[in-house]
Amino acid sequence: MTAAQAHPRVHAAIARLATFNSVPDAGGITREVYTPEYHASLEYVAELMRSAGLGVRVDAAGNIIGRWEGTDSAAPAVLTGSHFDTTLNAGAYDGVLGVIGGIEAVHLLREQGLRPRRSIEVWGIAGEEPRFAAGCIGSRAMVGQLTPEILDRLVDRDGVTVAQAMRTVGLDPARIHEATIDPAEVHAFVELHIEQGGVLEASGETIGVVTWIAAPHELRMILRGEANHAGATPMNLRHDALAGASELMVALERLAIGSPSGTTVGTVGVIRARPGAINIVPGEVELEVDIRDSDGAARAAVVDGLLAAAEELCARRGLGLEVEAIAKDEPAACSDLVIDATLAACEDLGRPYRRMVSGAYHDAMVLGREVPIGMIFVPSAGGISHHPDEYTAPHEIDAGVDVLTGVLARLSEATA
Ligand code: HGY
Ligand code: MN
Ligand code: MN
Repeated sequence: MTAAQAHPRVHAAIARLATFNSVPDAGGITREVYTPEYHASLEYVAELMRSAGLGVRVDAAGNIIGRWEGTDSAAPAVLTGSHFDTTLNAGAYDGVLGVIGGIEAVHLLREQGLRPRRSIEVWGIAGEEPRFAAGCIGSRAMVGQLTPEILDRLVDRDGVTVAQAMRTVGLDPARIHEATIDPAEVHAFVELHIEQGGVLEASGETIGVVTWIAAPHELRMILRGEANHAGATPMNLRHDALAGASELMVALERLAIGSPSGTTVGTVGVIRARPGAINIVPGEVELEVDIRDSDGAARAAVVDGLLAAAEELCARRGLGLEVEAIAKDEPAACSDLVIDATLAACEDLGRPYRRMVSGAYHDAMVLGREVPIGMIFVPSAGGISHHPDEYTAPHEIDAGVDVLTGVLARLSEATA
């Protein structure tokens, strides 16, 4: 394999994708799945895939797939890719690098005169970010986890269901089962992604070889008290749902910090207080809670601790409590098949690497239930992600693309 060389197509495509943005003046990028901006960006990704000689299709979930037929088209295929939807006011690299990098790897293999024995598919997976609170819509469809009933139940912050959003871009939620893949037709899935943390930058390695992917247990917790006059209601007569929620959030932080694994994280990223006027004691508060770990038992202990704390404080404060499940995924182990191919590619390229756990979840986490998976990380400057300042240097992107190309060459048994 040649040493890492600049890949101008990649950097141009990342910059162009960043322009598909629902909030161009907010400083960051918002391109949520099934929105007009996302749909326009999907057309651009299709164009990029076709320019790499890939046969393009879009499945019933809105996943876009570019396929390079191998010499043995009946052999289980090698899948790569990621997502190109974003969360709110986010950066330009999260997910995008895996889709663009996969397309570039196909260009590079072709330019090296190689042809895969196993077909290679580059996937742009729909809805990895949690517009509908549960993320990984496209990959959950791939593993057969979604039904039309679930698509009617999951809603975004404006109350729009997945099904309604799908219909706005011409997708039929009743056909979601058609997006299910046959694991027997998949040799492996490998995802190039930014680290979204600061481990690689601090350690000085360019490449992260992911061994485990931490998984979220996400809950919607609704505390119901009594809305009342902010001026005329004495403190001892209040059932203030937001004061209760504040106590609950501090309990979550204490439980996560105190978790014996040392890797549990807990976040309340969404809070809705109702009615929401300055002069009304909040009667109802809705929290969306995200608790993660690569250690399932440690995560479960924090979730149980939080539910117990919620029961106790609600009883003490005279609040009602309702808890809804949003998503509960299992930590995913990366397969030696992909890890070994990645180590070999790094050795070939003389790239320093480190094995590491992913604190972020990814489509690979979901697909790992059904097929062998692996992930290749490149550094995130300052460990920043899900933020306008998310950044990975061009030479680090090039290194990640070169390693991905080496991995795909190995897994697809490409030959001249
Ligand atoms: O939240 C996550 O871990 C992913 O970036 N959506
Ligand atoms: Mn993300
Ligand atoms: Mn991502």
